Amino acid sequence: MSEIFLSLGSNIIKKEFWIKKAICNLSSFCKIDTISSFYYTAPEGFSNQPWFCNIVCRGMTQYNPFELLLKIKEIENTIGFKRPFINGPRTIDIDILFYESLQLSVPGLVIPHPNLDSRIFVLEPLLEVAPNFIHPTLKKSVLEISKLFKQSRVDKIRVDKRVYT
Ligand code: PH2
Ligand code: MG
Ligand code: MG
Repeated sequence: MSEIFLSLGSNIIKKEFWIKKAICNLSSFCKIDTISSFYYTAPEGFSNQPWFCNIVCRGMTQYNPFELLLKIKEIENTIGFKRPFINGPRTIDIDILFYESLQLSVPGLVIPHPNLDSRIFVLEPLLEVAPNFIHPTLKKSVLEISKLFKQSRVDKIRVDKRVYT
């Protein structure tokens, strides 16, 4: 079994519902044991769209990274219609943040997630779930990465938080 951390996001009406549905679907093949609070975050990238609801969860899986990605794509396709354009609104987006301490970079799959250290909507829930996890490439804990990020971007951080129920 391998330890994985996933980031989930939705910004289409019933955001929490889509996220819970995705967690349910993920649970059918992977043991999800920790789920962060819901984080309500300003859209990054394309800003003229609704705020997102984001969470991070930890789980254990028997799948290798490629099988896991395939299962994730299946869930995304089952739950949501395709996003209209890159970084645009989406029913559900599921990204692999970490897979054990693996470093992998092939077309279509980069682990750890390449933008993880510069996205508050990932860092904040990840900090709740795994503050001491060491980023295998940056060789820093999530807590350290998050502190560095906050020092550099204090003005832009807008996040609300609510307990996952
Ligand atoms: N996902 C993106 C682009 N921008 N912004 C927020 N707040 N949350 C997201 O999940 C998100 C985003 C592309 O995957
Ligand atoms: Mg994404
Ligand atoms: Mg994605």
